[in-house]
Amino acid sequence: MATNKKPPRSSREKSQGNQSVTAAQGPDGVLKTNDIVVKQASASDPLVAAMPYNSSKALEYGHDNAVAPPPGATAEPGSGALTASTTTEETGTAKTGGAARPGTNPTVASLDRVRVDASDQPLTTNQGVPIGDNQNTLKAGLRGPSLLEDFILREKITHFDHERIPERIVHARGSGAHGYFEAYDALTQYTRAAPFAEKGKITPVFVRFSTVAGERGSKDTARDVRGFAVKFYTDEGNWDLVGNNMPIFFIQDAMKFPDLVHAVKPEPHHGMPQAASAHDTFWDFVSLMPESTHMLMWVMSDRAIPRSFRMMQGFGVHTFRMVNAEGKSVFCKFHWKPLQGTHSLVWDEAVKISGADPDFHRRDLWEAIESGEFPEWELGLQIFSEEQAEGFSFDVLDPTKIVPEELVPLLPVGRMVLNRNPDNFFAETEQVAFCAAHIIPGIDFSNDPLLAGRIHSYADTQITRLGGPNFHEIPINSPIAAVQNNQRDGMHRQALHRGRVAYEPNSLAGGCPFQAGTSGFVSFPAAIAEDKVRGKPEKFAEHYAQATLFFDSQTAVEKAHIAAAFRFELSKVGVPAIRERMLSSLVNVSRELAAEVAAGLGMAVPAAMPKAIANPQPPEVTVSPALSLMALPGECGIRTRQIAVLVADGVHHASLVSLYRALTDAGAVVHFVGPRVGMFVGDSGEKIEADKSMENSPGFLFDALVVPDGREAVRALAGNGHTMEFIRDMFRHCKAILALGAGRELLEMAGIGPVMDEDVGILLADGANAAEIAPAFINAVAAHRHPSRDSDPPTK
Ligand code: HDE
Repeated sequence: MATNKKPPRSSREKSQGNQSVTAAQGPDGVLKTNDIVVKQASASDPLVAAMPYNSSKALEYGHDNAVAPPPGATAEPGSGALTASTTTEETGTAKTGGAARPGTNPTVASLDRVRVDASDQPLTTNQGVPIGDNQNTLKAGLRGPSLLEDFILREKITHFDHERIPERIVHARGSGAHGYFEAYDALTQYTRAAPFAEKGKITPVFVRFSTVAGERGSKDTARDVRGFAVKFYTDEGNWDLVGNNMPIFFIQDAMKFPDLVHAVKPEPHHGMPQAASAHDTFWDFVSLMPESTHMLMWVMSDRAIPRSFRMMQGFGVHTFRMVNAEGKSVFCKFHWKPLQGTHSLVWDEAVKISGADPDFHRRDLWEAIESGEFPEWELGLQIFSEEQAEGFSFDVLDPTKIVPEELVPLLPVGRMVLNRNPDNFFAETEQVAFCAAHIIPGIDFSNDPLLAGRIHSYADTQITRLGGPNFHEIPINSPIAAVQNNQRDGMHRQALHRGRVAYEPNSLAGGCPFQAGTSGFVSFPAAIAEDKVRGKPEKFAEHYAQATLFFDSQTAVEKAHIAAAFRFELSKVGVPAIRERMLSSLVNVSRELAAEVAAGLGMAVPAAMPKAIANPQPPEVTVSPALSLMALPGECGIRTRQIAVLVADGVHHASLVSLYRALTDAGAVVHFVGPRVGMFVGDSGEKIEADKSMENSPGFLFDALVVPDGREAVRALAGNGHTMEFIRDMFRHCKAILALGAGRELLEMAGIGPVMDEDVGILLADGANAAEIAPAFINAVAAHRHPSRDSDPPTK
């Protein structure tokens, strides 16, 4: 506790005395200065002498030492005082505390150390001064000028002026959550990576999902790739698996990344369009880069408009290495599979949602976690040897290629659960800094040339975004593993490094912190014997086989959506020659697709674009069912699905009660949606509260619809301008609809009458039979969509 009493002298102060220059005879009979600084230096002598030369030096050379580096030489200081910065380190106050606990760095570890709670506390300045008045500027007289001395106002406004930091150049818009990874089994056969060390091992994670092209305030439901970045806080340091929801990328070499991003971002002259690839510069670039074609197939598929972050796969994209304790390495690809299944929006729905709720995905993730519906993914690995990889028709270092699951099946190795929302969006989700270079012992890179650029880029970009090189000390970024090194200073440094040693080798700190040797990270010694060149391997020249594989592996509905997406995007391209060029590339993927898109643009199918390679090796796999979204329907039924139940005065109350019970028992979230929010009175006088209105929550925001029974309610709903749009959108987007009793008339008025009886996604029942129809309705909702009624406009 700080006190205004004179503090007692610490034992060390007593024994060491002050810096008097008076000389005195020591116990060895030698007359010496009692200058503390001189004494301190000579006290270090035994420690320094214990390292008479750099015994590690000879072990820095040769191949054997390179692959198995020795631990650094150390000597035991004996007394902690020898390595201290100051003899006064134990003079504690409420602010300084005492000396550092040996070997610790409290800037790492759990976020508890920075979590703030103001309950029952007065408002203060940043200097901790209690603020008497938070309403008024300090003025010379009530009507007089404000005074420059108002440090309270100035601190408040100055801080506010600097609240924003630069947004990420890509992936600016995102949402994050905390959770954990649990290993199914020890994976020590393949890797010494900490999260896979033993069965049941738990590693904390923070995950950020994102769109790529849009700015920080842009909409969630843009057609785009989604980032899927996982930070594992392992006991051997942070490992970031910075992936996407698609297993490949647009380009093969980091050299082209700025070009790609400049092409897709809003065009530089007028800053349009926001969060959209449907514009000239993007299609100009990608149509000149045929290696993008495979990725374009994914981005034009429904994967680019997910229903929820919880319903997307994640992929590490590049080929990585795993390295075991014996230094043996295998190649591996990382796959996250959602327990919730893979589900998407349809385009018309995505466009409308972006207007009504630009935070659609952020809200969905937040609400699911708040309600205890913790999203979960299974981590699967594709593990293969370098020799195996050499035999593939494609190059595993080419990030525009997948390794089909038919060639190398997935090995499930663990699960990830997201079970806690951040306390503070900025401090956690915005300040989190993922980095493709953050790997740990047991994981290593392949020579993928795209990955190489990423190893550089991520730490580099944070220096601007997070204001200097110490972003690793920001609480969300700091590991829970120990951090000890000789890096010092820089903007916003928090750690108070003790002692005068900030270099290695040293003897003054007993050699510490010392290099870890083989217990630390040692790069896998991959053999290389090649010319230094700028170029690509021959196999990279094959650009279409996997684009075709992807297209041919889709269901009819998915194929139609891909064609529609190309049609939409290219229809937004103003320059006909770009459309034509892209079509000529699509001819190489699929004539069927090219013809469909061309028809949608009112164009003829052009000749195929010349290929970069004449006779590529034939692909091993030509159809892979795993590439369809339908391959993962999920295991969660209708849990977390949002169901709209229309209500108005006079609604048939009993049927809604039984339906509500059945749906909520199955885990759905039921919303009563009225012409306005607030209380309505049912047919027998009971009250029903509408938590949403058709105005504030249009139909396309929900997964399914219940149209109620009750003549008076049906009449009221029929008279409301929103009702028909509400129903038509639900119908058009192929969602399950249940109409009870007189509610059927509303479907007829909405124009659904003619197909109503054949459509398996539309259920009709009397109000009295609501409980009986509930299981069938639940099945219809669980099917996610009823694509037989897909009403995407025809292309001809
Ligand atoms: Fe990134 N990428 N990227 N990227 N990336 C960034 O890092 C970059 C690539 C991915 O939620 C930036 O902190 C280069 C592939 C995700 O914070 C930046 C290249 C994949 C996120 C950067 C790529 C990704 C980023 C921007 C090609 C999938 C968001 C802000 C050589 C495997 C992470 C930042 C988050 C973010 C560079 C290509 C995924 C500029 C140079 C391929 C999920 O450093």
